[in-house]
Amino acid sequence: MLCGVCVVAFLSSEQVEHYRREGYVVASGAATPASFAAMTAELDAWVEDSRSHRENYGETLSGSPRFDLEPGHGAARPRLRRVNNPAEISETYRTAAFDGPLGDMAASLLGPDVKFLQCKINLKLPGTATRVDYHQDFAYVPYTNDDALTALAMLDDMTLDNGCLMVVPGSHREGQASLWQYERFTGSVSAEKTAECKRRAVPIVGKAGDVCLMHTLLLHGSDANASDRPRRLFICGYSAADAFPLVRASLPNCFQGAIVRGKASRHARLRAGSVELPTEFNMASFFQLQERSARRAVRR
Ligand SMILES: O=C(O)CCC(=O)C(=O)O
Repeated sequence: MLCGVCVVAFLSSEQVEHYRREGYVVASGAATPASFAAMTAELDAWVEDSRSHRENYGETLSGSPRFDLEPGHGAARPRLRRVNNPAEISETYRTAAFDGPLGDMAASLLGPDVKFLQCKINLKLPGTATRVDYHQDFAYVPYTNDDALTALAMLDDMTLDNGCLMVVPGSHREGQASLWQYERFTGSVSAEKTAECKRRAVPIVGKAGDVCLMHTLLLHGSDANASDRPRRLFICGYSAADAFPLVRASLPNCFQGAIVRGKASRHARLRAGSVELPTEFNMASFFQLQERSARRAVRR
């Protein structure tokens, strides 16, 4: 029984208040039971198919791979760790991102006019080593304002030992943290800031079918999966319709900017102050960027 899977499309005023104060909220009902079953079945099939590949494969709009494999991947022990923009290749994921509860929840927090940005699936299969270094999503693709969020829908139970998301409560009210070190865009905060994040972070645990909705400026990261159970997340980015990107997305998709609730805006709302921009990187996922930066840091 997947007790997180029920149909609760909108958030309560307490949940909205929690999101505003802490920068995140966990809710149940990320997808209808039928949609949830279809998503996991399709993902199981992608993992099976990955066994026949030795290198990253598939192609997205930018030419970078659709399917990203962790080093050490093989037929016996698949290490598929990312599917980029599954909505472009799957009706099931397209429907979940556009027509399901995720869009309604985004509208409760950003609404009424909401745009789709991008989506992806992050997998941490048992025996894999991928972790996520602390960062804010905003810094990868900054917008004219910060009314944007990331919805992380749990396709498995997310637990303390399977590499759960860690978030730093309230950090969305502390401005932009730099993801640059030594004049390079590293995709993660400095070692000092990471230590601070680890001190302040709280784990996000939940049942399959739950979702964590996270402000675009919230600092977050996650450890590797130390358990024998998978941890898979379907992750969708949404923004207010009047937030416009200041740079090209690193993983562009054909639905970017599509209105999922309400109507389009011809006005770009501006956030005060200055915004630190990323550099463009053409990689299969930010895992590669963060890993390269971590290797460079070790060599220093
Ligand atoms: O998969 C995770 O644990 C975190 C995901 C994340 O931070 C991201 O994709 O931006």
